[in-house]
Amino acid sequence: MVMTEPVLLTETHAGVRTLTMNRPDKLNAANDALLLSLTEAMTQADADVSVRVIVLTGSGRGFCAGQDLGDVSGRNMTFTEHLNHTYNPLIRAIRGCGKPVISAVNGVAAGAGASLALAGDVRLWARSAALIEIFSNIALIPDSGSTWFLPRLVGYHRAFELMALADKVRSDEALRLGLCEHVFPDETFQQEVQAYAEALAARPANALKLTKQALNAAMTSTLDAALDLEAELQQVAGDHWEHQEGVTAFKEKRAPDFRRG
Ligand code: T3D
Repeated sequence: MVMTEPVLLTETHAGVRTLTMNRPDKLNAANDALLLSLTEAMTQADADVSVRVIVLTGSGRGFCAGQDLGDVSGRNMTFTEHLNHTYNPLIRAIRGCGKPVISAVNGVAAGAGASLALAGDVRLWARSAALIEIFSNIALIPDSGSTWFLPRLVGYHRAFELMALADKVRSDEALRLGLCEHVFPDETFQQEVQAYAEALAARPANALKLTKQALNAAMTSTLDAALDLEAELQQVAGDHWEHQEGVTAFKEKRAPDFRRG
């Protein structure tokens, strides 16, 4: 009997759920099985109280090379149907998740893989990682959120150039452009990501969930609307035990314990 490797690996340690795209021979190019399992895994992790932070990464030398181009011919869906069935629910699951999602970009992120690299709340890159808005090489347009994420990070003109020329953005430039928060050596990347994720997992989960909600709403709202939402969500945060714990810990001159709830 031939055993097939799962397209997605799932592991949980110290409140950190790591989802690893696992098609290393194709630089984790995404087929439907991978995309649908990722969306389901993201939703499950969101609902699981033992999970405080989610890490999305790839196995082998790639992060994700975008749509598996070997999987397209013979597909009985239009592009629009396919995006609405696979990539768009995944991007919505990441951005709508109540927990921090870290895009841990271990290698090349191309096409929709670049969108996944940008979609996380935190983007950690290995030194050898690179991002390519590669869609125009095959005369497609950037999708899976790239047209939304990238201009907000680098401005319209730089985004257009990166998309039109499909230039490779290496980690030093990505850091300079604000496409990632930190770059770690390849050799210690996994450990650095886990340490970062555990530090995030020790932060107040309810407050981070509300912060994510407010920030996501603010990306498309007015200052007036943002002020209103802040006032509303601050009440929710202030009524939560975490707030009491933070204030008590400050007064008692000790570190707060936000993991006890
Ligand atoms: O369908 C829809 O609903 C629309 C949605 C579209 C979303 C998209 O993502 S469109 C963009 C699709 N992705 C690409 O066009 C990227 C294609 N890949 C590349 O251009 C290169 O592989 C990279 C620049 C990403 C990396 O280059 P390199 O030299 O480091 O690696 P390589 O040798 O090209 O790739 C290694 C293997 O992975 C190779 O297989 P082989 O020859 O060793 O058997 C290659 O064919 C395979 N691979 C890489 N990317 C894909 C892929 N196989 C299928 N699909 C891929 N996207």
